[in-house]
Amino acid sequence: MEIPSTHPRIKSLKLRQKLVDGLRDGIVDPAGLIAHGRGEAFDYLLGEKTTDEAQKAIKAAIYALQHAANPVISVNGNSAALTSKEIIELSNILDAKIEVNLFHKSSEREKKIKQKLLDAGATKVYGVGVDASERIPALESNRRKVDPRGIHASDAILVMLEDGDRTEALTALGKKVLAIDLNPLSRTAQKADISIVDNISRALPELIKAAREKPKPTRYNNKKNLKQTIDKMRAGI
Ligand code: PTJ
Repeated sequence: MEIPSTHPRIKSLKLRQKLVDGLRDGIVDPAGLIAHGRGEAFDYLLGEKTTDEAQKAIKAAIYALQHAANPVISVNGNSAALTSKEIIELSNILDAKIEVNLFHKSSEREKKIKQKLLDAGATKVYGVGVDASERIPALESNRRKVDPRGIHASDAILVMLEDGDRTEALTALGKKVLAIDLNPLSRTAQKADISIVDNISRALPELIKAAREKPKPTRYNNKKNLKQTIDKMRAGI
């Protein structure tokens, strides 16, 4: 669809179009459109801006990823459609692995997402097909199937548009979970070690910037940060 460059909602319309194109190309699951709509509603409450709280979480997440032995970025349909290039750039700066991990798992979509990441410049993509030969215990969804060299061996994982079940299962294994989720009330945001309440389309460029700057360790309290975010949303920013 041709979007006039003067349209006041151009950024938002462009993101939607990327998801619609992703659905057409077999990258995005139909449920991904619903998930995005829910995210948009929360983004309105944030004024569609990266808050100071999100910036704090971004710096803390980057510090954790830069000090991990085996950091991994987990990619699903929506994150591949919206931020493939940024994911690759971030993985290069952090020396982090990229693993495809889907909720609505299908081998065809996995392969297409892997190809999209390779076309965008990734050198290696984990977790596709027979590579996902390990299992996360106490997890029943398809997300339990993981790569022994990737998520299974990781100590810090960046997840986006996640489900709370996997976040809980990963933290139970002692892994650090750093989540990007526009809903501060979601189980993912509540259960992650560090929750970045921001749109992935803004958070990824900020994560790249922070990774280049190499943040120093700071005191970070996720519960407090989430509460401040929820208060901001309630007050209308
Ligand atoms: O590609 P798959 O098969 O792994 O499926 C991906 C979806 C997104 C369909 C799946 O993970 C899912 O159903 O997710 P949920 O449970 O709907 O959760 C998505 C969360 O991400 C919600 O809390 C949304 O508010 C949030 N969200 C949606 N769009 C964005 C977002 N957060 C950050 N940036 C966004 N652009």
